[in-house]
Amino acid sequence: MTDAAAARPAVDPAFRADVLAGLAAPIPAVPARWLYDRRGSELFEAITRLPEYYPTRTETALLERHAGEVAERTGPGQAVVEFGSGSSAKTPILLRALRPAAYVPIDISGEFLREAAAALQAGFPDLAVHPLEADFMGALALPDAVAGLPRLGFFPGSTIGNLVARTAVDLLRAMKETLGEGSRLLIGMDRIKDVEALLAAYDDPDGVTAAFNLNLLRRINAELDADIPVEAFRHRALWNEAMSRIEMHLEAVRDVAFSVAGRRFAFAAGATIHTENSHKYGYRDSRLLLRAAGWGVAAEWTDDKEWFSMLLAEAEPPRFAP
Ligand code: AVI
Repeated sequence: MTDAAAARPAVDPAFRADVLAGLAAPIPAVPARWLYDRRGSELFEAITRLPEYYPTRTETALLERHAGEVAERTGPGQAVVEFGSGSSAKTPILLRALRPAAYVPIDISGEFLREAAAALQAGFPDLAVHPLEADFMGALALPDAVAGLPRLGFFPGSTIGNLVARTAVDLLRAMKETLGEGSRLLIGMDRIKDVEALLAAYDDPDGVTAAFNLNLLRRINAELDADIPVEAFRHRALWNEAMSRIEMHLEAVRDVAFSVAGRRFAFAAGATIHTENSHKYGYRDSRLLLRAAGWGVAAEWTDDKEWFSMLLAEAEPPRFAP
């Protein structure tokens, strides 16, 4: 093995398949989850600290202000089940207010999950923490240790917005199945707002979001034996009014040709690779989305500008007509 090959990370066949199929598609696109390698995750953390990127600080403030009300509505002794165990500051705010009986962080990345769970356990030595390494896009069996406890799902960050409606409903339905009857879900959703504020949040003047988006090309080069000239692409963020979403694209600034894993691709100047959607929801939109998956909204908290919402949903019992 050459030194270069030894230094190259092992190829993830799913990444390879998604990139090859996505670049060859009639509307070229690569699923957003591939933005998050180590460097991508670091850049996303940097995005959350940008003055233009309002969601993280707005949601954190909402939690600080209203976690007590969430606790009043849910009662003590909950099992808090977090989908995508965050390394963020938000979880401790909720746990401090709620004083749950158990905390179940779920993440597909075992390494990240164990690190996050250990850090949290250190701050809450008396809390029973039961990490679950799994893909939460499907229904899951929760650890036996939380059987019989009332459940509160926690899905902050407006991550639901990164899914198209059909997939978002599938996920919310799977969460309902995982959490079970009588459960609740505390979920962060980003609101529709003026386009200028949205574009600034997704195309910041410091170029952090641009670096986050362009990192996908570097990752493809590093992991998939590719030779994409990264400087031949630029970050584009645009508001798609009909779909009520911000879209991130990588746009070719000149005609460009390259190979990925032995396949040739050509992009004309102006052609784009679609890399992410971030859907924004109005007052009724969020309710419709949740209701489509069997969740009713019990409470919603928003900031003064109504830029971000935290919703407490309740699993609706199955019902007959109408
Ligand atoms: C993770 N997710 C909720 C972020 C968002 O706002 O859609 C990802 C992001 N992409 C660019 N900036 C932030």
